[in-house]
Amino acid sequence: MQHIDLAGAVIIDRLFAGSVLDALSRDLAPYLRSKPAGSQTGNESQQSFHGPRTTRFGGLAGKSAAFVDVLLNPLVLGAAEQLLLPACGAIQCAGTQVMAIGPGEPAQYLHRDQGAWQTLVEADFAPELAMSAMVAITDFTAANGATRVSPGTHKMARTDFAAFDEGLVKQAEMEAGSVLLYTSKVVHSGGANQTNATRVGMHIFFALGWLRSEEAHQIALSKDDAIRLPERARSLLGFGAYDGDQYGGGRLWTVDYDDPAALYRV
Ligand SMILES: O=C(O)CCC(=O)C(=O)O
Repeated sequence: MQHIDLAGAVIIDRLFAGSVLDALSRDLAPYLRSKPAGSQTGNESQQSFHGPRTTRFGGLAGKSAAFVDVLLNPLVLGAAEQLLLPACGAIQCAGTQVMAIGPGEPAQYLHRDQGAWQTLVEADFAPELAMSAMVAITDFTAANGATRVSPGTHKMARTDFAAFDEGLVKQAEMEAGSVLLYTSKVVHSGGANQTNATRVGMHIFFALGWLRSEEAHQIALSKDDAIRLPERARSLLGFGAYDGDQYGGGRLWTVDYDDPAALYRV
């Protein structure tokens, strides 16, 4: 947490090395083979953000049991809670995404993840809205597109364009199984892949529980998928009400003004 506070990011070396990493690689491989690179949206700005040679897919809690172990890892989850709980009653997992940068992909443009939400919550006085955990499924190297991070920029004002100076950027080189944690205010992007092999990262996006989630888990996962999950994973993925009571907020995402979490318990 000290590193996150100072730099806006930290690498945990080889947290998921061994059998978890093997299982993740095995579970994700068929989707990596079948999903085409690039965005199919037709929207130019989304296509550029996505990257024409980058393959992305979500719904990971329905695709990989090992993903659920990573989601519930106490170190990663603990860091997300310490960062975000001061501004919400419960955190959520707002997105699950494989980010596989293919050979020849140029660097993604530098950005802040908090830009996913609107100006009011993007304001400089706003708390951190989210924390990303990027798990290296392959080694991340400077040449194959390791995530670029500009340390310290999480404390810069939104109008301070120095935050987006390419010269301040460092690359999160790490061995497979390691995890890069970074905050929603730190300036970062995917790196350029100048090798012949794909750089595979698995991204988990934790956010304040009262924000609208980036990924529509309730559509991506079937009811059976959700029922099979551990209760804590289901709750992180939004299959239940958000209770903002401790933070002075209300109860959100109800069915008949009650908590729909009960509908998924067997
Ligand atoms: O792939 C990466 O290393 C980071 C990509 C990223 O920041 C994003 O797509 O939001």
